[in-house]
Amino acid sequence: TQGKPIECLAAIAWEPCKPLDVTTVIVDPPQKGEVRVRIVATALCHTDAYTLGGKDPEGLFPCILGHEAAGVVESVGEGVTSVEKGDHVIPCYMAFCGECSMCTSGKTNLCGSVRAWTGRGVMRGDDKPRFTHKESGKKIFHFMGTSTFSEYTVLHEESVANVDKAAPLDKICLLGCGVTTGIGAVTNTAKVEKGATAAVFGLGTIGLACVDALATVGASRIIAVDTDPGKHARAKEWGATDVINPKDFDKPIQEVITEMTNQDGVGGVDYSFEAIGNVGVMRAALECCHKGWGQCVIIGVAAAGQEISTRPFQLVTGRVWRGTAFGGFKSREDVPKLVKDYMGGKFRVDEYITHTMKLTDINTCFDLLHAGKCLRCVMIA
Ligand code: NAD
Ligand code: AHE
Ligand code: ZN
Repeated sequence: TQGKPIECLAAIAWEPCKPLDVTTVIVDPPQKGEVRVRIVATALCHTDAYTLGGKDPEGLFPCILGHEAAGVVESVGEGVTSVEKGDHVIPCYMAFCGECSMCTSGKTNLCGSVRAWTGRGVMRGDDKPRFTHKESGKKIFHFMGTSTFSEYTVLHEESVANVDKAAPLDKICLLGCGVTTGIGAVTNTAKVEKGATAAVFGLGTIGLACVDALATVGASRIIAVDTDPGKHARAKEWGATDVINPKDFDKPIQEVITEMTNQDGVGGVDYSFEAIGNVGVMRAALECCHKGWGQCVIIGVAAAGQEISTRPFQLVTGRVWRGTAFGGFKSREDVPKLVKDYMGGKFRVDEYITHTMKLTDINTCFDLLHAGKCLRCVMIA
């Protein structure tokens, strides 16, 4: 037997730019290859705000947002072997099946198993969502294959990482997206080496995780950039060698950084990271890279219709633009290892949590994020 539908609280996004409605939903039992999870803790990432803001070309409404969380398996559907009831798990918006052409390529952490369905807000088995709004009977779409702004959610088995039960769920939820992404952008995507120079644009959770990883790797120069001076102190404390505000200069920030790093008449950093989602800053991040070898890693998610541009000469002369999703980590394989590393104190996690609240306070979390007043708000479901 696969259990019964569960009635619980969830935050429904009925339409873009409207506050979420915390209301009762019915969560269907997991079908073949699916897992139903009781969400214990879920954080708010800027990507949830981006989709709620109507900027995501894949955004579907009504939906249940949320993708940075941790919980406990409540029940599993037929054929599920990698987790069982009671296991502690981290939902992974980046699935990992280990069998598809992308998983076996050795070239990417992207997985093709369930992505088409998660993009359409439904489950693979029957092309339908597992959420129903109790009062209206309306079906509610899933988001990123995770929908963690709910006391219970249903995921594809490919999207569930089984983690150490000793780890605190209210902290390791951050490994479901933000912290993992920043660390991986530095260590997997850019593979920054000791002594390298770097610039990080945007000092929210993702940018700070880049700073933290750069300091651990032993980067010789870490130039941290944010227009909000309130974000500067933490970056400095965590190892940034220089913290700058583009508003303090009357020339483009790429020129400022190139001058700051000038050696023998040529300036620029070995690596740069854009953790904002602003296409103008993405250009600056490329153009502050060193001629001949500088690599710019795009992490930020830009709004529908936005495009990046630069003079092709920037690329002809050896600068490289690349991107990263989930920091290049293969979710179901790597997230359990990251949890162990967290337990071993290898990187910061707890320090990003500026607020802890209840799921019913979710709209306050969005307000804090928009006002730049938080890093991560963790909601205990
Ligand atoms: P955040 O809102 O906490 O941080 C963004 C920071 O950028 C803020 O400190 C803000 O002051 C700063 N900023 C804004 N405009 C700026 C400008 N013009 N110049 C300099 N600084 C500026 O967001 P976050 O949760 O850290 O997410 C950052 C970005 O990363 C978002 O676009 C998010 O969607 C994206 N993201 C991508 C991935 C991925 O896998 N690629 C994963 C997680 C998040
Ligand atoms: N759906 C959007 C793009 C959103 C996007 O780029 N998402 C990032 C993760 S952000 C996490 O906070 C990502 O890794 N995407 C890879 C994927 O497969 O979704 C659009 O533009 O359509
Ligand atoms: Zn995220």
